[in-house]
Amino acid sequence: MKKTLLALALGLLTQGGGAWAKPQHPRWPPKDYAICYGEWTPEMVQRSHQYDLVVVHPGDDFANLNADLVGQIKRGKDGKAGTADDVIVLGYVTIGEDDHVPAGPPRPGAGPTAYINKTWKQEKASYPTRYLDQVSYVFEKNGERKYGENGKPVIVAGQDGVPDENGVWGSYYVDPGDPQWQATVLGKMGRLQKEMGVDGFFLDTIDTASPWGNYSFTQSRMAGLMKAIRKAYPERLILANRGMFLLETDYQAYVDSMDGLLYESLYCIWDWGAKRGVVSPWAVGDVGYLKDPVLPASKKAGFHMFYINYLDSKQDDFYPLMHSIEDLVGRKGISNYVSDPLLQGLGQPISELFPEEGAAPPELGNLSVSELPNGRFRLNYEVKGLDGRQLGKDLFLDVRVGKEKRDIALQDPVKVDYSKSAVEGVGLEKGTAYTVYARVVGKSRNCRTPYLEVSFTTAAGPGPEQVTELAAVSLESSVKLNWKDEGSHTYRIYKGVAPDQLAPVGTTQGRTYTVSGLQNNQPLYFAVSALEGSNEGNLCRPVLSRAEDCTPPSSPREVIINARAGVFHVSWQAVAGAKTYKVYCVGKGEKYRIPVRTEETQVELPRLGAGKFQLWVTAVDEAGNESRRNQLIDAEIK
Ligand SMILES: [Ca+2]
Ligand SMILES: [Ca+2]
Repeated sequence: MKKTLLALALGLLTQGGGAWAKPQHPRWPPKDYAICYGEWTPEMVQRSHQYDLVVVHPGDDFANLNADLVGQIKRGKDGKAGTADDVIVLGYVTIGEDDHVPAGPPRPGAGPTAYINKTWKQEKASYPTRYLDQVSYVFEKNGERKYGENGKPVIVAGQDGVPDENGVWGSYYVDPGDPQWQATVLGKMGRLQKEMGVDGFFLDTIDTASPWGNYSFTQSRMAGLMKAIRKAYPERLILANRGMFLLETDYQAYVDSMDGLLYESLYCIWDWGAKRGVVSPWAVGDVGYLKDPVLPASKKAGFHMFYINYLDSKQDDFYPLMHSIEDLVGRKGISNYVSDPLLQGLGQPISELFPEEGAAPPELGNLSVSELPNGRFRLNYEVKGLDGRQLGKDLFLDVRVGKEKRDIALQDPVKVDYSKSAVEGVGLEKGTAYTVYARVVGKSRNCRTPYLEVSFTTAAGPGPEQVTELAAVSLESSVKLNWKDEGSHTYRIYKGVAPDQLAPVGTTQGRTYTVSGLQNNQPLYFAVSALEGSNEGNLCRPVLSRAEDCTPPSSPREVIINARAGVFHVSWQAVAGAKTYKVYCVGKGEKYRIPVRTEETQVELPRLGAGKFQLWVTAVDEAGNESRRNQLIDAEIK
């Protein structure tokens, strides 16, 4: 083993024809693993030795990493290289999005370079060819972008000559088949390996090519990039983040190009407003896809399964969700991790956070359900053997309700209020058979009662049917609801801090209603019932939403532009509530260029050739609201 390791370290492993020898490491396949995109402190380096595998992020221009740091993590607890406690270190690489913004005005001599749209047509947009363009801003007559009622620019399908942005992260979608982009990716990987000494790579943003996004036509090119990466690094461990759809379109290229597959957000996704993990609305589909084709492929092709679920270990349903995750993916033979999606710190290993053994579970019994009016129900239960432990603090109720046959972990979770002696839920349809499932779980794997279940059929009732597809849009100090209904009714709108505390806030004749006067960012539940004469139908399943800050800051004033030696120096006065600023510079006759971003109140734009330009500066607040274009300033480079 040691000899192989040495050979690996020196890169001496020669490749036979055909299939290569699988990369090896004493700690592969790993058990506990972590992903850290942030900077490393000595304390974190020490804690990293608890893991079998750690993903590190180079940061901007490799600011987060150096060879010494990677070496310290890799050598493990004993500080010696080539021993059994060595930690596998994988370097983060984004292959479907570009973090480096192609900002600023068109460069002299850059055109007519092109970007690529669906038909691989080149256009005179003078952006590098790697960028994808499938969505478009809408421009007003005066050239300003059109904004929606949520304060964000309106985006529609189509090409506008501007590379498409992933607004959540401020990066830009790329064509994985672009030769220049492939060279950039491989160049970065070369640096990670040669200068930092990583054992392998974590490939992110493969899902740019997913069938549910705008760029599924790049699927085979994504598989091609993965293949090129494997060809360049046959002896390095490669962990792919998602991209499971490639099992259907490019099976061989995909499975040959990875040693591990991370099924990100299989069960829990992050609710940015509530700052906690919630069960993914796509969990049923994702778990179905995991069962087939992902797990059979993993077994056949021999790639190791990793999971990451975005959760806060302090949220009150953390342990019920952890038990459910392990019901779905198991505990042995896989790697599991939980974090918030910013991944800046180093969390606790799952084996420590959620150990195998702990105190024995209590006893759950006397389960009974009573139906309450308008689609509500109450679950009564009894817990014995608490031994001084407290429900909601040491032990937790996992309650689910459903009308279809599926994994209990995939039935709707019912929010538990531990200050009450019974659990109340809402959203049942009339005249329908349901099963309520309940168990008590603790902070270790062994601490769980079996699920007990009660089945019942709701009353037929005289009221109208439930409304369907209730959806909420977050607006300034308000939430706009819309729903569907087969018939035509008056509707009653409900809101509350929990599903069992919904109270009516108004009625309407239409199928949309704006609940106003709300505090921004406070998570609230909303539901709707249909009314027919004096009969009220059942409340629909509540949705969780919140009002959001949609008000842009004011535009920067006193914008001063100086042109010196072909360079624009731009400065402006600070704006209250601004977190960043965007400086736009377009060639005369152009509508839009990707802006330069800065946290300062001045910036130097990239050098330009002679020509006439128009500039403007906007302010952006913490919620991402951008001020309008205030002042267009003509400027010239002579
Ligand atoms: Ca070691
Ligand atoms: Ca675009």
